Amino acid sequence: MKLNEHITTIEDVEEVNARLHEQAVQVGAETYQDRVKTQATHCKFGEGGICCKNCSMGPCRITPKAPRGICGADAHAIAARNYARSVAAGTSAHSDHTRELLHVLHSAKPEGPYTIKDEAKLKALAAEWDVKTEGRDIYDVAHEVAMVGLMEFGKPEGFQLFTRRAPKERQETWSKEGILPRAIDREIATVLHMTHIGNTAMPEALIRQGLRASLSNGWGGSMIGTEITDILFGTPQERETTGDLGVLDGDRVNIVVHGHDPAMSEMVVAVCETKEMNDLAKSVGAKGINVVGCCCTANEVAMRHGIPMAGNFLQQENVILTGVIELMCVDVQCIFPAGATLAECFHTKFVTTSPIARIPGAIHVEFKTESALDQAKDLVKMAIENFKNRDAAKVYIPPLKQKAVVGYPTDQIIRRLDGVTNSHVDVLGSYRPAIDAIKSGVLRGAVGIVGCNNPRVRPEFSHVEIMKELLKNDILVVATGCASQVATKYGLMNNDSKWFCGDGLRRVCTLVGIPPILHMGACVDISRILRLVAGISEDWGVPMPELPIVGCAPEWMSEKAVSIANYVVSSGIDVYLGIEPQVTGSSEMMEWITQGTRKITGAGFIINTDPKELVQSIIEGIEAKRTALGI
Ligand code: BF8
Repeated sequence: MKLNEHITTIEDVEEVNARLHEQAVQVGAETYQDRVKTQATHCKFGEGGICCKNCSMGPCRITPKAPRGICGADAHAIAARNYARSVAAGTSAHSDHTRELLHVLHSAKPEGPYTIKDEAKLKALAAEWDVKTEGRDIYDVAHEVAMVGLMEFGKPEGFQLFTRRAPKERQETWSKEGILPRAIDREIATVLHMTHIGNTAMPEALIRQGLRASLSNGWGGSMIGTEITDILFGTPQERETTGDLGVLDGDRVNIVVHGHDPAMSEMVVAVCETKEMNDLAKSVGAKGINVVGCCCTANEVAMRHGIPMAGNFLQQENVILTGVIELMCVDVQCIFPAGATLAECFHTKFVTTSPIARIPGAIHVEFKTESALDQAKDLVKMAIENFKNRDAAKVYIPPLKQKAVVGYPTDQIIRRLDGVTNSHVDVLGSYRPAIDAIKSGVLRGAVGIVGCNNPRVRPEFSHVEIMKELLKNDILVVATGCASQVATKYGLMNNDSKWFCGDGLRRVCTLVGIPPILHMGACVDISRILRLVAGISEDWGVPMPELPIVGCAPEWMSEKAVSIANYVVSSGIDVYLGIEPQVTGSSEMMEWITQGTRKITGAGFIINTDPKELVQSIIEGIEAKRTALGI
């Protein structure tokens, strides 16, 4: 294999994984591949969601001979409770990330370290939230906006402000069904209260509260997070970058920013780009500093700065195994605790920066808003000083690297799609061109492919199979999270990848100069996808559940993904899953998540662990919606 000799295949990636695993064996380390083997026999009760450990009378496990726990809860109650708790945990993770960012916004000041980068977006949000802007210092406005945002977590009355951004039909549905989300913390607490021993045993009630809690994430915590991140660090713009392990540089000091919260990574990136630090790196014999991203942080820094994306969730250990990482600094979520132990087998410094993610063996440097820039400088200096400790005998940088075009927030996509049709040049900036392309059949529809990679299946295989098949069938794909990085790794997220497309989609991509898979950001930015679909729904006058637009999470694994899938379904968008949710031990719950929610929100899950069958069902689902619309 040579760099960029061809489009990366799954076999290339697996060959590299095997080579890096050999490296792990040689240094006496273990990786997730080893642990997958020791965990090969999954607990059937856990898998089916029918183990209850919500009180100390148990744990109670449901079998044909023991159909009820000690309190009398049956399989359906237990599976529903466990499932609702996953939604609550996922909602808390996304939303708490946002809470931190709101505190950062509240601390923002002209002299930094955190400043306002997108004043226009701040003013627009202020207007939306009834915060006065006229004649006021922009930082006063920012602080008041931050307080309004923080109140969304605990306000005693009212509903999530951003639900007003949804089409009227959605708002009425949520209101009628009693799932319009209140304060974020309240929805999470309500799930925990309902699932405490002695409370709700009725799956329907738990499903409904799960939908409600998830909405406080999608149209609350996550959407606020996206807005505040754009205000603080700039709204992403289309830009080129690269991805996969080949972005690491044997001649430079390699620093990995990993996690989700841009408050840390933005500071590290800013410091890495200074002449002072690059000169310092040169003084120790390096050619400079190479800062790269991992997991959703990679998406954040790629779309704002063009920083290369070294890897997604299952690549985080591989990044360290290359032996060229001087520093991996992490903040929150999706961080293997194994990383700290693995780093000890190399010269790599593994640094945690948040009290939310403390890991044994890691160096802990708790980031504070006031001192963040100085702390970032200290970390970068630590990496530079560590360069001399690199062991050449342990270095292996895989020859895999692909180009990517990233950074398509909703408005950027619309601006670009304006170029597709000539019939609406008078309404540039509206959703009409996208709608026309779908109506005319040039595009058959669109799919948001999101989520993780997962060793329960052949990692990334289903992502790639599904993406390629959709493109071939003229279905536009938007991607976030680790799915974006899969698209990048396999060369599907650049302008050359239009050759994978059917005629219609290729025409659109060629005309407007976009890749057929559009990078919309981190998982928290699925809120951008919601706004895109909501905008299309309103301009077209077609309710969200009737649009030929669906979501897909081929290899999801996290509780955040459970919350996301629920708010997407709540938004009336079908979600196709390649991994079964852990409720299979309850026939009632399986019925609720695939069919029951349709009566509440107009959408549900379609589950199939075979990627070829899953993608065919996506295409059929989109075509069925087109037929129902008469297009
Ligand atoms: O929030 S896709 S593995 S990194 S959970 Fe995590 Fe899954 Fe990746 Fe980002 Ni999202």
